[in-house]
Amino acid sequence: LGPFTWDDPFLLEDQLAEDERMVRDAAHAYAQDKLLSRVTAAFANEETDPAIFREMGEMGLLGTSIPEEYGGIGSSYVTYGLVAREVERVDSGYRSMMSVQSSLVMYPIYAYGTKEQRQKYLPKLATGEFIGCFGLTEPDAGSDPGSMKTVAKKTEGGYVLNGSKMWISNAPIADVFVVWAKSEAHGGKIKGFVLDKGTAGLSAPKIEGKLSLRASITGEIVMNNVEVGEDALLPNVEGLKGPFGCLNRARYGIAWGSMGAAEACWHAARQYGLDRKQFGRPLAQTQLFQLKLANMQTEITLGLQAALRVGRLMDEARAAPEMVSLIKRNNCGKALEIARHARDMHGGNGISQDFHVIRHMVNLETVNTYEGTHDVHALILGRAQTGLQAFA
Ligand code: TGC
Ligand code: FAD
Repeated sequence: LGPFTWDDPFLLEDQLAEDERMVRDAAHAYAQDKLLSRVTAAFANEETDPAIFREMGEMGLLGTSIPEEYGGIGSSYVTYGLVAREVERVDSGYRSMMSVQSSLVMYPIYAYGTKEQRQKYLPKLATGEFIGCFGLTEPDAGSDPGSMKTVAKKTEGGYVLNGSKMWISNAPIADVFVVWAKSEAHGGKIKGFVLDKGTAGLSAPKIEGKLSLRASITGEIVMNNVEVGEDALLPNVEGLKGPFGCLNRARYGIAWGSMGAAEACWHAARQYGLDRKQFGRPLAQTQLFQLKLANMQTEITLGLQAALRVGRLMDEARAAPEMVSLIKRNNCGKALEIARHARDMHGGNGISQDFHVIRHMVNLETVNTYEGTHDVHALILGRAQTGLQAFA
């Protein structure tokens, strides 16, 4: 038998290709050098620095799986997951900014758009010159996006859109809006549209007062008779499988990202336990503390291995959406539990911004909710094994 590496028990490192490790190392260095130093203030002041998109673009971290001709690096889905893990090791909000841009804006334009749309948007989204957002959720349609009210009516040269979207990451600073609407010209089926900032009738007010994900700006999208040409329509998909095709990728990235946040909490709790003495010995020398560390190590090791397996299957085009539901649900739930324990293990210091764990904890409340809540993914898995849908 070989040696045991406490922070990489199943030797995940050995299972990565050289090019995957290189991008991961670049993402790690960027996140630790450039993001960690500003996150505490950004979270405290609820401020999002748009320059982060350009920095990520420069590092090649946006749209990693998009081919090089459109500004991506044409890398594996495993690479994308590794980047999400490194960015979320610092903050779920920063990972959110990155994954919306990559999976929810660049991917649909690449997969469902025309050559002209790809050329117009993708290179600038890849460099971070353009910031993108994805509007699916509405005030009265969250877990049930099929009940959306936003409509697109046909005009002579295009469409006019009316409706509003709620809880949209990046929206107030976005240049490019991928919006989903029921299109009358397509029998009321859901179609995707790409809207440009500044179009008459389009606005994106900021949602104030979030106590979670405060480093990532969130807004509404209000569409009041927004007139667009035919060239705004994403022609190559219709129905809910359009937005869900994007969500499969973003949810997969979240499965990796949430493990990055969990690892940050686990490592912080371990170090704190080694440094802090009570009753004449390090906290880490108590049975209860070690039990919690062992639980964290176990769940993170299993969660990362599962994410890697699904990533490899995605790269072979063999992954099913239910696999993604399984890892999104499990990894987010486990990460949230780990962050709550890490917060407790830091005692009073655990509530201070200086120790980072409470920020991860409150962020993970959002991560457990968006892209399909923990319970909605349970219902997806329940349906897949019983054949009975229990949503409605
Ligand atoms: P259902 O009848 O299940 O399906 C309708 C059509 O969609 C297809 N489909 C999928 N296609 C590809 N991938 C998937 N994962 C798919 N899931 C469903 C399905 O095959 C069908 O196609 P067709 O051709 O037969 O019409 O639809 P339903 O209305 O019963 O949906 C139920 C449910 C719960 C599964 C679904 O609505 C759901 O997943 N709800 C959660 C909503 C959600 O995830 N919203 C995310 C908003 S975006 C966001 O949160 C971004 S945060 C990003 C960040 O900041 O990081
Ligand atoms: P609801 O659907 O009202 O759910 C409330 C509760 O009811 C949950 O516990 C849920 O699990 C439960 N529930 C719902 N249906 C059932 C059922 N059938 N059976 C049992 N329980 C059920 N959306 C976007 O489109 N784009 C974005 O960029 C985006 N970014 C976001 C950023 C943040 C910070 C947040 C908080 C949300 C974001 N969202 C975004 C929206 C997010 O996807 C939704 O909040 C999420 O899908 C849940 O919808 P809801 O908030 O309407 O909750």
